[in-house]
Amino acid sequence: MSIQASELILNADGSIYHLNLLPEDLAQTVITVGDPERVPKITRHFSKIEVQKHKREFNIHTGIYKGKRITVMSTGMGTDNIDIAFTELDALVNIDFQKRKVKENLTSLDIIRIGTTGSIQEDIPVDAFLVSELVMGFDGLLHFYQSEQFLKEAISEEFVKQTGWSSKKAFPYVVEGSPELFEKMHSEETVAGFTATNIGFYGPQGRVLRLPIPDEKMNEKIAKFNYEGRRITNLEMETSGIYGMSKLLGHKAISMNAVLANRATGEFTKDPSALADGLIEYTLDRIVS
Ligand code: R1P
Repeated sequence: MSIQASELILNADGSIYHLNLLPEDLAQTVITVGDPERVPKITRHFSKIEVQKHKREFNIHTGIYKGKRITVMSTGMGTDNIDIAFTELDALVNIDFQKRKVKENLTSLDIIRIGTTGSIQEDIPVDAFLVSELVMGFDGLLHFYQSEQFLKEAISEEFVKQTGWSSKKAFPYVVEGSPELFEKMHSEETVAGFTATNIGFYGPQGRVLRLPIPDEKMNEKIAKFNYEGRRITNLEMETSGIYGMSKLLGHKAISMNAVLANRATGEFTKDPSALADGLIEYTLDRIVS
C-alpha cells in the first residue's frame, strides 16, 4: 500500500511539505536549534554550504565542517514543531517518495540539538554546558504514538506521586537520549542532566508576569523530585520530542544545552550570544572528534 497524497505531502518540486528539502539535501548528521538565526552562526564555521532553504520556522543549511557533511536546521520553539520536523527528516531518508513506500533498508540519523535552557538547581550555574542524559516530557506528544515500549513509566509514576502532578496536565513521559552520542558529547566541560521539557515558556515553566498559576511551588517540587538519586536539572521546550521521536523512528539523538538562566537563584547570563557561540564551537569539535 502506498502512502496517500494527503498523508505524505510533497511540494511541486518533489520536496517534503514543511521542510522543503529533497532527499539529497539532507546529511546523515543533523544539528537542530530552536532559533532560525542560530543556523548561520553554526554554518559560518563550515568550509562550504551546499544547500540553503528557508520555510516558516525551518531555516536549513547543509554543508561541510572539517570534511564532514552536516545539515543544520532550526525547528522553532516547542515539541509541536519537533513532531513535524522529525517525521519529515525521517521521511527524507526512509520513505521512497516515488513509490510512496517505506524503504526496506532503514537509515539511522545522528541528531544533535544545540539549545538554550534554564537550570532549576542552584548548583548548576549560568554559563554551564549541559548534556541531557534523560528527559521528562510534560508536553504529551509521545502519547499520540505507540510509544509505551520506550517510556520509563516507573520514573513518571514516582514523579506524579512526589510532586502531586495534576491529572489535568499531560502524563509526564520519560525517554533516554542516545547513550553512544552522550558518551561522545559529554566531557569535563559539560554537566550531565535530566532535562524537563514543557509546552510553553511562561506558565508551563512556572513564570508569573500577570497570570497566576495553579501551583506556585511547581518548579520547587520538580527540583526536589528524586528518583534513585537522580534529579531534574533544567527546563526547555524541545528535548522530549527530540528523544521520543528519535527513539520511535530509529535515530540517535542528544541534546546540548547552554544554561542561560538559573531559575533557582534568579540569575541570567551576562552574554547569551557568547555562551551560545561557545556551545556551538564545543559541539562542532566533538562531532568530528
Ligand atoms: C525559549 O526561549 C526557547 O529557547 C530554548 C527553549 O527550548 C525554547 O525553544 O531553546 P532554543 O534556544 O534552542 O530555542
